[in-house]
Amino acid sequence: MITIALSKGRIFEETTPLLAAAGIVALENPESSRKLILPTNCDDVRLIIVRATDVPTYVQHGAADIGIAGKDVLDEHGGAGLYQPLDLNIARCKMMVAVREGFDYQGSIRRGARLKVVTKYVKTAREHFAAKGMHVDLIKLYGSMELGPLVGLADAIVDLVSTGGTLRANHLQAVEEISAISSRLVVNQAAFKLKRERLQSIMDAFARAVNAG
Ligand code: PRT
Ligand code: MG
Repeated sequence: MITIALSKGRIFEETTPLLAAAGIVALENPESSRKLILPTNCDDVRLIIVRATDVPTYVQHGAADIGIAGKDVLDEHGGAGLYQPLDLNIARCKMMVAVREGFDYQGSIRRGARLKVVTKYVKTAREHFAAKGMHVDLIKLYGSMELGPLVGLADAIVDLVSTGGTLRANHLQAVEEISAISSRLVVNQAAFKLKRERLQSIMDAFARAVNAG
């Protein structure tokens, strides 16, 4: 049996064509089903539906053989116990620093001000500001980071941006790009040895579909 860990929402949607290229079709839709284990048309493949941030954990511990996770999530996790053989080029966005419209970010840096930053991506943010030689106070949030600068919790946020619509709606502006983000295939290292043939056929089909798209 091959177990594939996925999150619902954009990753499931953008992975569906890749799975189809490998001949794998979920028999239920995770958006409407309450099941967390979804059978597929292949007797030897099942999908498990987990939180996006939990995908690396399931694969690391071998509860799933492979999974699909954003580079944002993998950077925070650290990648221990995982192969990351393939960039699937899906769920693309950018990790950015953003501030309130009119806030002088560059000026604050020049003055050596100590900025307060809210983020869900504490490791990424810490490494980014350390590399710039900036001293910041990081405050961990679990969502709605955009609110932080509006209510005086922070001067800046570190978050993902795709269309920019969320920033605009909250009168924030991006001031710095930290990295380009896309989703990666992750593989449990032990499973890759024990189930090599079947996993390789799925990986090859994914790679062909990514290169064709
Ligand atoms: O939503 P939930 O709390 O369950 O978990 P999640 O947010 O971790 O999962 P999900 O499904 O929203 O995101 C899964 C993966 O998609 C992330 O790990 C990223 O790699 C990738 N991705 C791509 C994004 C976005 N684009 C994105 N725009 N993840 C989140 N966003 C959010 C962003 O955090 C911000 O709140 O969308 C908002 C900004 O979008 P725009 O279009 O307004 O700029
Ligand atoms: Mg989300």
